[in-house]
Amino acid sequence: MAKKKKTTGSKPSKKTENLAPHTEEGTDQFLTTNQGVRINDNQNSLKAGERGASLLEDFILREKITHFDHERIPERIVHARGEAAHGYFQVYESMAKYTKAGFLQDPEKQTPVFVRFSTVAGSRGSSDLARDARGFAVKFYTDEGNYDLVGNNIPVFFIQDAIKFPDFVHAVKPEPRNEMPQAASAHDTFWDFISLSPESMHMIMWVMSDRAIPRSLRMMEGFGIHTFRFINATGKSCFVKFHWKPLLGVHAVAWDEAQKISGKDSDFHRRDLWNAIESGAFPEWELGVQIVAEKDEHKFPFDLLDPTKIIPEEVVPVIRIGKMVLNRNPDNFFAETEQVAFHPGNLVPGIDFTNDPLLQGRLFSYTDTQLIRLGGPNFHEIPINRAVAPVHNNQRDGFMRQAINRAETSYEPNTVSNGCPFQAGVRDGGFTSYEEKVDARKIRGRSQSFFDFFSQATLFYNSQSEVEKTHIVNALRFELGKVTRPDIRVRVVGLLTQVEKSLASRVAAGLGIQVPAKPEQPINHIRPADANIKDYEPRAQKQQVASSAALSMANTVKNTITSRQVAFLVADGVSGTDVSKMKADLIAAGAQVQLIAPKLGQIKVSNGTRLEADQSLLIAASVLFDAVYVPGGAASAALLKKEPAALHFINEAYKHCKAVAVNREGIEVLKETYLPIEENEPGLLIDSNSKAFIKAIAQHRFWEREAVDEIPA
Ligand code: HDD
Repeated sequence: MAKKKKTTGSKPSKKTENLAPHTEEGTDQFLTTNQGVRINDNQNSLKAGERGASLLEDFILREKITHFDHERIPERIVHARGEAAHGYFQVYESMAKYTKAGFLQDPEKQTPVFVRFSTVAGSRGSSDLARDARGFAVKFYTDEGNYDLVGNNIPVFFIQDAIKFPDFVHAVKPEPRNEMPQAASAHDTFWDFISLSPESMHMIMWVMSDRAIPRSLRMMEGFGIHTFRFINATGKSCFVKFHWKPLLGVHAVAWDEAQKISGKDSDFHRRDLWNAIESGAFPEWELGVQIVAEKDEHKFPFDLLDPTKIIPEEVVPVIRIGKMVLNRNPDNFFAETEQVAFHPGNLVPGIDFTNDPLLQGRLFSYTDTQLIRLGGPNFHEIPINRAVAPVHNNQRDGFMRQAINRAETSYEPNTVSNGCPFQAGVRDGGFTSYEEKVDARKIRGRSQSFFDFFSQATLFYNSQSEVEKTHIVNALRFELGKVTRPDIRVRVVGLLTQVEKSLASRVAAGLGIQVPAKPEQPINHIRPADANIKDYEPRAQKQQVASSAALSMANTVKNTITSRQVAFLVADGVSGTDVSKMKADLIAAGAQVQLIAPKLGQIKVSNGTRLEADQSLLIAASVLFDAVYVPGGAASAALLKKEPAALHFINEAYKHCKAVAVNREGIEVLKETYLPIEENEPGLLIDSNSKAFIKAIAQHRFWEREAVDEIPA
């Protein structure tokens, strides 16, 4: 009950309108026990005298400590580290031609979504900036039931069959003897497994690329990975691959930066998502689909059921069919983000599975894992998991049951409840599975159409810009450099020769080893005990395209600075005009500005006014910003050029290829750095206007600098 009710009128606030059932406001309330008894003293336990022993009868103490003792639930075995947001999805025009899914029919309709992003390997408290794939799981609360699209930011996977998933996860997780390293694939067991699993080579190209170190969760693509089916109202089916295209483009940080961010702010992605939504810069993605007619299933030089393959966008274009906007942060991390339970098996009429063996295994795993993680079969009743569609069935009881089922029956068929709940015919929205023809022998095996391990790894590598290729080489040198067993390194380099010879030789050179003349084919490790070795040999297939522009981040959107973070380095005597003009222009273009000064508190401005510093140089780090500006003001410049932290800030931002701008006396600070103060230096703006700075920030990075500039930062 409210202590003293503050009312601002009879209408609930907008926020309250959105609240799920069971939401507790937590304001203006008396403290109570879980039984609702008001608590008089929350500071002292009940004792036999002031200095006496505590009494067992203290139900307030016991309840509080007991609940606390049980606060933790098992973290997710994979994707433990994550963050989420609410929003909505809206289709652009009806997709009735392909699917009868209700949420894909009406352009007027907004379907609520809850989206959880995650890293895969690390524990719940690990750094956001690990080199890793990112989970991209979307729960659509549709009128026909919940639909989950549980994907990643990479369109392929490491393995082709779910039976290998526990092996893969055991290999990438910290090593069993000493639980090291946390949230990192750079260790022996991971690369041992990879070196024996040639099917992983395409995915390895992606995770060694900068896709695995995104600048922001808001700036990464998402993929459903598997081929799914759409089914329309006439029962006609086609194949579909799902894509999420971020409207801010696809951008990444530098590897050196990623490692530093992990120390400076290991919540970097979580904070960025939270702050963007709080500030009204709502993250947006378009949902794209690649549609393949049923008759074209076998037209590709790879198998549509193989989750280590993409359909190049040049071969089947991505049609953008709708938009997702994330516009509300969760109210409570545990209740929503931690307890949300995704499942690729949560389907709605109009969408169905294919026989991708990785997907088929997933269909078992997700419910099974929720049973242990969330403690019983009623996790669908937790508010964040509840369908908005009505739920009626004869399932009953179990741990933590919330529903109070009033019916006199819990079986079917029945007459006692007039036969209720009834089966729904197709016209009433009843789900029916696609009637795929199946006529086969029961075998444990893999189709030979899955045995082209390298062609698409080559396609990916060849589609990268020179800078991106170098980043892949360096990532492989880093990861394999951390491997302690030389034979593992040699085996991986052997696999790389089959992707691209120059890649293998560059990696080998960095590791100080020779490219093996005859790379080992790890067939013996991937074939069943009695299988014919010939059946397991890789079979290269010529791909329809030699390179694909969509695979390179170099070709992404570079026309916006929405939500970009810009650091202004300022000290006493800074030019007020420079600060206010540049700040106003950047904010008008959608960016956010922080004033960084030698210390916190007020800064004296040249015109006699004062400004409040947002952060001190002790706290701020260049790796947490997208660009740096040093305004004019002789006194400010004189102070900053004597501040090693300010000089380091600029050197480091430049090393990480970010836009740097200075005006007037700001150049004096630059002269003390390692930056080349030359005209036409890309992304270095001396006495330019804000328009040029905005254009430079929108470029995201000037990667070409890496090749020429040696900045010791
Ligand atoms: Fe998985 C979680 C994505 C293969 C078993 N997976 C999980 C999450 C994502 C994915 C995004 C986190 C969901 C959340 O935010 O709560 N998983 C994928 C993708 C895969 C994939 C894109 C391949 C294409 N997964 C996969 C296989 C298996 C699992 C083959 C098991 C056979 N995945 C799980 C799991 C998790 C999970 C153990 C851990 C926590 C959870 O389910 O809820 O069941």
